[in-house]
Amino acid sequence: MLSADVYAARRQAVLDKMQDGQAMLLLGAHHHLRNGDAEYRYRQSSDVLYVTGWEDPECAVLLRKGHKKPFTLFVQPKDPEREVWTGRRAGEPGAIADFGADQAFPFAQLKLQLGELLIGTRELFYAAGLDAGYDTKVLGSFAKVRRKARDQGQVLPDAFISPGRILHELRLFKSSAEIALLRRAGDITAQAHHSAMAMAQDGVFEYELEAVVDYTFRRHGGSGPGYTTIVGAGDNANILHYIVNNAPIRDGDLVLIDAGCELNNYTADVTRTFPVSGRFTAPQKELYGLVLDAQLQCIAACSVGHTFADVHDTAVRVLTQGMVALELLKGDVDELIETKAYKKYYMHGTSHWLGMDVHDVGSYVASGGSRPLEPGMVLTVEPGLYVPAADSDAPERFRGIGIRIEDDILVTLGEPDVLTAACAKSIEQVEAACQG
Ligand SMILES: [Mn+2]
Repeated sequence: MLSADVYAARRQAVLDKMQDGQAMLLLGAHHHLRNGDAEYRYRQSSDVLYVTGWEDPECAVLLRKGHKKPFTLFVQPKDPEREVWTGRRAGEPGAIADFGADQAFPFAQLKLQLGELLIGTRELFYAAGLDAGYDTKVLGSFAKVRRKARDQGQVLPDAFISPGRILHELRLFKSSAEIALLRRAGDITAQAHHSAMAMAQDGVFEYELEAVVDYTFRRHGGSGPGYTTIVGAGDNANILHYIVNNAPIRDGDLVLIDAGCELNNYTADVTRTFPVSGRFTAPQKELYGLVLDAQLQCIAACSVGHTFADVHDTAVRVLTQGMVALELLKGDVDELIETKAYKKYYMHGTSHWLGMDVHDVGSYVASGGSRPLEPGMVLTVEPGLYVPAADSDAPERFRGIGIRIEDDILVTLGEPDVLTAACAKSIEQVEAACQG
């Protein structure tokens, strides 16, 4: 949790963007069952965390513009008997004393209280249609007070607006405290990748590398991976969302690891590809060098004066030129780009916003086109090339090689700031890290 005044300032920023007669309602994330009655570890929704820091389940946040009690929290009440089983709760007193709420209610009273609190509100920022259970509670709360509101000559909300219009624009631009967290998450992530590189050798299983990565995250105070760790050896690197991580790694193969540490609810997102033997073979070097060249040129494009799409276009052009030179593709570069022929070996996007969510919020378009990059935005740059073992069109020496290189970039007024720069990336650095 950040300091209480950070959350107060964020709530004020949200309220400043609202008009009189508007309110915002955010519902917490649900618990999810893994199997039977065993639960996954709980993670609060990033929107709720952003404006409150409230980590516990069964939570709702109500922000009312121009109201004398602008900030209401619905939370799990204090319950000594339940707390023995599931842990300490701040309850309503903690919501007020430690989280800055003007008033707090038990979450179970949401349907009962919400309508009352929204009498006089014209428009509600609420993500309607995402959760039928929550929709029923919200609409049901209106039904309870419709007559009362009418008798008072007052309105109830008759329009829902996505909270993201305000909240996700704010979340897109990172403060110095957020940047410090992302940089620290990047440093821990670099150590985790280095540990895996040092551990890799013939016969070690992919899940052993996953374990050392996740251990390193936890050991340095992270809550764990911010998304499921990918460890793909050899041809498995060509499966983009490979998470079974259950194969032995073999001398001569490359290993692709896509893993990022989550720290205080902010996550890094880093991919490195390295040789099990500690030395790249000549064909591995050819492809790695091309992806690295593309990645460095893309990073250079993460600056004011470029759009989000410029970064991807840079990757596509550099990779396509390289693929023609290496005879992975045949033909005219412009035509191969025009017809998207490059997608045979480079089929995904190059970037996404990064922050509390690994694929963070914020619009990618502005006034009909791709969004211009601005200082404070953080995005990934992750070009790759994937040549499946079974691809008989590809030159034989490249078959079974999958490579991605990914870093997290802060856009500044000057040079792009690589938040994950501590992680080995050049051929020399990676080979040295593999030696341990
Ligand atoms: Mn990514």
